[in-house]
Amino acid sequence: MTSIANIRAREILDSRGTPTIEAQVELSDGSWGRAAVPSGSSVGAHEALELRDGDPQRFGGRGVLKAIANIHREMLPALKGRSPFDQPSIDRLLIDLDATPNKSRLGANAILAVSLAVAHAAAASKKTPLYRYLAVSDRPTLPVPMFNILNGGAHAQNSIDIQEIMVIPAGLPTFGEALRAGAEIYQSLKAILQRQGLSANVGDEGGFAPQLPSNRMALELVASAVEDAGHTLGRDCFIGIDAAATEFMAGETYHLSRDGITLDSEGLIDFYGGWAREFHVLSIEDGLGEDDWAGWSKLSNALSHRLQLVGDDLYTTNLERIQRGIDTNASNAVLLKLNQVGSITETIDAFTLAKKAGWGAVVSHRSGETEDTTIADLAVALNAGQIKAGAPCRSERCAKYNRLLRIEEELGARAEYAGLSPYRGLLA
Ligand code: 2PG
Ligand code: MG
Repeated sequence: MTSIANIRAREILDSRGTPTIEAQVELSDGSWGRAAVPSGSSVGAHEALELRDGDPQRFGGRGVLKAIANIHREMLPALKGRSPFDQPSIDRLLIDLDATPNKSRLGANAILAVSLAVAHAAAASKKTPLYRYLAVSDRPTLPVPMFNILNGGAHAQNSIDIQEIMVIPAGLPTFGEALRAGAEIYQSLKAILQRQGLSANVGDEGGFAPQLPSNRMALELVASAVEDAGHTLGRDCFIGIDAAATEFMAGETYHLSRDGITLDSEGLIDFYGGWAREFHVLSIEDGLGEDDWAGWSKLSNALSHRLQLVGDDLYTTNLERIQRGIDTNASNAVLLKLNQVGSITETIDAFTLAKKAGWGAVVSHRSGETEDTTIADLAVALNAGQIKAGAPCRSERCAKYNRLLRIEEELGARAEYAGLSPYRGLLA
């Protein structure tokens, strides 16, 4: 019987030059799998804990040697000799070993690194790609990419308040064509910015981060970039927003510093409604703060018939919080981030719960990423229909999109692109 023989974990650097964990799981049959964990900067208060050393002598306290020692000293002895093929029991064992509600003893980063590397090793042992190993159906679907081409908020200093303005090429016929559209629009946005004398430097997720006089102007620029690239907004491409609104909350209100205005939840909801009508916005993530449950229900009542409303910091990929969102009709979609919850099984469980409620789901990267492409396979395996992995720029972002191109090629005639299907009810 094939079993887990060894785990090697190491400290590597992520796309921001910050340490993170890479784990390598080796099996008794000689196969192995490797995975690296991402790291966020607009971190939700309800996320599982990312364990950092806190030693000011190394990486300003951001080292991950303690988490790595936890892998070698505690997780390896617990997993050695076990079958790698039962992912739920591997993850359950790690969760029980940690024995805290937010994975703060061993570190969610340590647990996730091992959880993912076990899945990769198991797939390698079966000589099957990860998307097929984890597949929930035999008709895998290529997700719609949501390209964050204009970065603001915590991902770009001095840019707009809204964290992400995304282009969603859902009306294109294939994933490959959608990627091409995203790249063309990205380049036309760069040309527009340069023509207007605005900075074309990029933020953490590869999108441009110009200093703009208002949030609205960001939407105007992205809308022009779509048209300049020869695509039609509202038909081929739509706009998505991640407001990451917790970041600009001031007490009970929301302060948009670029616009010089402070709004309550209702005021901000009206603002979004106006943008949606004018700019073919199809999806708004974290439109309100992570604990503004009452506001979220109002947002949902007002806009869920025509907008995908995605909870990220609101849910932190956490089952109890998603259940509360279902019970209170807080949104109609969930963002799935592996490291918010800390294991592959819990992420799949979160997805299953959201799907049962009829919600949409977006598999997501973090602002701090590595060359790891697990999320591309996961999006296909789950038939999630949507993936968010940043701009079509910077290798840690493109790695995910390029992985999807390879999967599309491998599936050949069986490759299906989710296209408009995740938004069907909204476009009717
Ligand atoms: C988000 C993410 C990824 P971060 O808010 O959705 O885009 O950002 O990883 O910084 O939380
Ligand atoms: Mg977000």
